[in-house]
Amino acid sequence: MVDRLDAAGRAALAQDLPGWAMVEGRDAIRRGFRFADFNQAWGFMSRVALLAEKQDHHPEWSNVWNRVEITLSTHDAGGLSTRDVALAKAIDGLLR
Ligand code: HBI
Repeated sequence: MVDRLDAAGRAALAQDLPGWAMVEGRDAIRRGFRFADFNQAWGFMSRVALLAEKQDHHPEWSNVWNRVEITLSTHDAGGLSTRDVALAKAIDGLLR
């Protein structure tokens, strides 16, 4: 069983993951991304997929043309865990 994110971890979210927001009614975080076109969006998704496999932690996501929306939560914890924070940070790292 994966532990839920503790109070300290939750307090750090705004600082550490400024682009992400809590999801209404869920213990999850969400960020939207917009790219120049589908090609760029798909390339981003391909890199996120490789991160997910490497971290054995997978996003809930959608893509409409040049936009990608990613929601992170940990099924095994029934909500946010450090695994979501780690993947979100790695995803943000792709944008730098
Ligand atoms: N991804 N978001 C998310 N949540 C999980 O609990 C999870 C996962 N990817 C793989 C995974 N769990 C496996 O480690 C377990 O199903 C064994």
